[in-house]
Amino acid sequence: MKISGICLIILVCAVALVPGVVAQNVDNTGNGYTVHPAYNLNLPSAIHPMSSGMITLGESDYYFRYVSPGTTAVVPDLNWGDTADSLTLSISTPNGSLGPFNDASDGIDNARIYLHISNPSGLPSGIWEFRIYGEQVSGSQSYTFTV
Ligand SMILES: [Ca+2]
Repeated sequence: MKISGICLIILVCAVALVPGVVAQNVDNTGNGYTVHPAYNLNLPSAIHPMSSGMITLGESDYYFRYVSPGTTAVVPDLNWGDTADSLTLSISTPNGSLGPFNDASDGIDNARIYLHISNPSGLPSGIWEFRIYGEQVSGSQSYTFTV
């Protein structure tokens, strides 16, 4: 009884601490954007079509998304699953650029860049460009990307 009570306290503390860690901002450009890790979100994957690709050292892959007026958040998710390789994500919006972001930008070293970019008064509408870059890749690295 005593041990399970201690376990419960530890568990409650752990749960209470996690959001504080992942909610930290990783970038703020001064253009009204807020960028923070997206691990605390649970989005249905069905509304975010997934692309998969293959990248080599020094190569760039580009993805584009039309952001319609009134959109308040986009959630790019780049996942390559191998921490020995390093990919970066740079974003060009209609009024500026964000990044480059790397694995650590979302607070967790896990071969994934998972970000929540938001502006409650609306993100700039138009074509957003997402550039995936093979910063450190041995051979080739497969990945998936959704936004
Ligand atoms: Ca990461």
